Amino acid sequence: MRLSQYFLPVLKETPAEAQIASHRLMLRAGMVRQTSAGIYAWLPLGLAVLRNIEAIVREEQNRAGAQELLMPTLQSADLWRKSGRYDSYGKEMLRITDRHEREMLYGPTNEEMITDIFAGSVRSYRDLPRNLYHIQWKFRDEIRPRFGVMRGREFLMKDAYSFDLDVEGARRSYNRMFVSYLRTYARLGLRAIPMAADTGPIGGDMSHEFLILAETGESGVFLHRDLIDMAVPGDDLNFETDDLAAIQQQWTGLYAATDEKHDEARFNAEVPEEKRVAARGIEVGHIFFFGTKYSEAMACQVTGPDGALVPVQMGSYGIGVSRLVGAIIEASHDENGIIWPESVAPFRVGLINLKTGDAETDAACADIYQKLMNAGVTVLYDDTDERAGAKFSTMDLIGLPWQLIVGPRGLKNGVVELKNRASGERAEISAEAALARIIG
Ligand code: 5CA
Repeated sequence: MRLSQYFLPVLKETPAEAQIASHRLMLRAGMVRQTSAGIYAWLPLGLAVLRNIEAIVREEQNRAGAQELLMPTLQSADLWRKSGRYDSYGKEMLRITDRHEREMLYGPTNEEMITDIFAGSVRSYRDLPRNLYHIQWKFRDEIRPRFGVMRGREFLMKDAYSFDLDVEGARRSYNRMFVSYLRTYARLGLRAIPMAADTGPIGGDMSHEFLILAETGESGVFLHRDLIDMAVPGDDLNFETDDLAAIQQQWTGLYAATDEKHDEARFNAEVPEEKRVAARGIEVGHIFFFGTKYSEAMACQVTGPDGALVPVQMGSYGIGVSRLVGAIIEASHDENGIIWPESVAPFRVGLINLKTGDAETDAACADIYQKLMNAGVTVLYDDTDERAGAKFSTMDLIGLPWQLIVGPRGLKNGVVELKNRASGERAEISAEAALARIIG
């Protein structure tokens, strides 16, 4: 993409309404614009990151055996009356009436809808287990939307729902999601720590929140320091044969709790003083095992091996996809701007032409640009006639992993400059060598 043609409305000034770094940087880097309180339009740069996060979440869900479907955002109130949540959900639910005076709502989550779909389609224990997920916009009329996309009213969530014949099977499904979450966050460049959590309006008797540590996090967290460096299962993980329960136990064996669940006496007794960490965290995922709470209310039952009808055991598993964009920035930025992990970067390379209009520099840049694209590397080419200083600050602000800087002086000596945004390391090398480093 040529920057001269790209829709990238960067802001020079720091927006007054933004209180935390990620919100400021997302506005300044032209990633999002607020259209109403807690509701955002995703501009091209922001959308590219959102899609990259989605792709990693999707790959790891599929790998763990979950299957993607897509449910609508609008739901019928009657569905929610069956579970009893239409009344209990309160003001966070956006209620809508259609032209026939039918009561509808903009889904804040999908337990009712998926349970209803499943109940209408499955009769036998032979159709279990299943895990179905979608990546869809949700609406919660948060009383205090804030911190940009971190606590929005409209936000993108991955929500998965598991269906099992018995509690033992449901725990296996829970562990699959638990372990796949560890991998998902690691691939996003984050260290997310599972913590004992309250179940809130979703309900159930087992639940973990996944939090990343950040000063601007909304939750207080207390944890054993060793969790911060604990090894995450690698690419060779086998969801069918590996002992997922053992991995889950390894991660839940050390103390970690959010302030809602924190027990100071237990913390002090279980964690040696030098290993105690009290910090703040951002919740980037939440998983629940709630047994038959929805299946009983909504007649989601199957015939078991002995011929008797049994309600299905269920769990649900959420990841805050749009919140992750902000969370990754909170975890990875400096005073100059965002530092994208390679896995989610909107472009891998920013190519800077230091003297647009100079025939030799233009030709060298055009050649590099074409070679990168031919190699399948995403590149944003700054071919504008801004001054060099402004070009450098924009590139630092938008945080692409590599900057390739090309100017007449370097070209005379047969070199370009390659800068790594994360390490700040710079190298003056030939264009060929730079391309080889980037393309790998
Ligand atoms: N049905 C369950 C799991 S599928 C559920 O809704 N869980 S949740 O309420 O914990 O939400 C899942 C994730 O969505 C949270 O961990 C959080 O990362 C994200 N999330 C929740 N509320 C918001 C919000 N207002 N803005 C942005 N992200 C949010």
